[in-house]
Amino acid sequence: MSIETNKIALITGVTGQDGSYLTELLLSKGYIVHGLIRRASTFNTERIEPVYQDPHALHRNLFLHYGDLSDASNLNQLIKNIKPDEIYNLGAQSHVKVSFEIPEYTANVDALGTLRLLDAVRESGVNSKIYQAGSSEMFGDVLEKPQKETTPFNPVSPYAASKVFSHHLCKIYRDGYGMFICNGILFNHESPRRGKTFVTRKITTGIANILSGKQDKIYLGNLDAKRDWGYAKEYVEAMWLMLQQEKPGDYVVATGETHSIKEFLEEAFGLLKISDWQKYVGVDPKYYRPVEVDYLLGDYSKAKKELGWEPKVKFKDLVKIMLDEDLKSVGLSIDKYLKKNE
Ligand code: NAP
Ligand code: F7E
Repeated sequence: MSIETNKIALITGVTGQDGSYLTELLLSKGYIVHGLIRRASTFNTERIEPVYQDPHALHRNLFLHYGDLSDASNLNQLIKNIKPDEIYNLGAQSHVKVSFEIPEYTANVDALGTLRLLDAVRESGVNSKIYQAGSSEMFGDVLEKPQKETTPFNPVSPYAASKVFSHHLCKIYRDGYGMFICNGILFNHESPRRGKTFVTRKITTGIANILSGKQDKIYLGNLDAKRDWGYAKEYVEAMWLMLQQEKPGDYVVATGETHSIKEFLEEAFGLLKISDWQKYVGVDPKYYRPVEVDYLLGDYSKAKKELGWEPKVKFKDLVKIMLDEDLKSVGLSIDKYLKKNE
């Protein structure tokens, strides 16, 4: 990709799945990237390892700062010092099931964290464009199929309610203070960098562990829920495109396909020609949620029309990419496994 700019970006959630892909995208476009990282007792920079720069290196374009979305004074200082042209607010407690267990923390980070960030920008007077990481979970118990930008939200988890708060707050700051803020409404997006407790990665790492003798079964919850799963690497391009428009807006980013967890299992095991996959899957009710989102399917036609964005990787390719990558970590690949079992 060509070097196009010398803009400065700040990414919260830089160590996450999306943060790592976005960092790579922005660096490839010539941005100077600043990332907010949380202090942890273990290394949490694994996903940005490929682009990590030694603090003593002479020419750096990636800078990491300790911080937290629960710490307003830290956010105020960072905005004043960095003066970012673009801010991508990706930091979040992003696990829906966990949000039922730690609802107050989730709301503090995913709802009030956005408020702290927006206020830090407003009070600093820095003219940053802002991307807010909204979610298809906001549609919850869906009121329309497929879901688009005008579909009413009907959240059914503390996570989703927090994201709805952030979505509306972004609109309020956009309309009230004339700030350039875009709300992404991104449907599930996955990759080999997806956290291992989300269902897709739990399945692909589980299969790799089963084939290498480290695990007997994958224990899951509700297998009937349907999700519109896309490829995270492509979804961060949509985030960037939103902030390059003349006017800020809200956009659904999705693939327009929906599949159940069962279908994901069938596809993944099917790639290895294992048809009796039920043998390797157990259902444990501990993974059920107090309230479930049964059906998500996104209509991305606005993003296609206004941003020129379209997904290239859809369900089948995504499953293959993820499975192959997890098999690599145990010295296998889909082809190697099939050859071995011919
Ligand atoms: P992820 O892999 O869970 O990454 C979340 C990031 O947020 C990590 O860098 C994490 O830091 C950071 N974080 C957590 N708590 C924080 C806090 N208190 N202060 C600052 N940073 C904090 O999530 P993702 O899949 O990349 O998703 C990125 C964003 O998009 C999230 O806001 C998520 O809710 C939203 N979203 C995701 C999807 C999806 O399907 N992936 C769809 C729609 C919306 P550590 O690395 O230290 O934990
Ligand atoms: O669950 C079912 C579960 O945790 C998907 C986050 O990135 O996308 C993600 O949220 C489905 C649900 O993703 C297990 O009940 C069955 O129906 O992979 P998930 P999510 O809840 O859709 C949205 C768009 C976000 O914004 C979020 O940040 O799979 N399921 N068995 C399971 N889910 C998990 N995690 N683990 C299971 O064992």
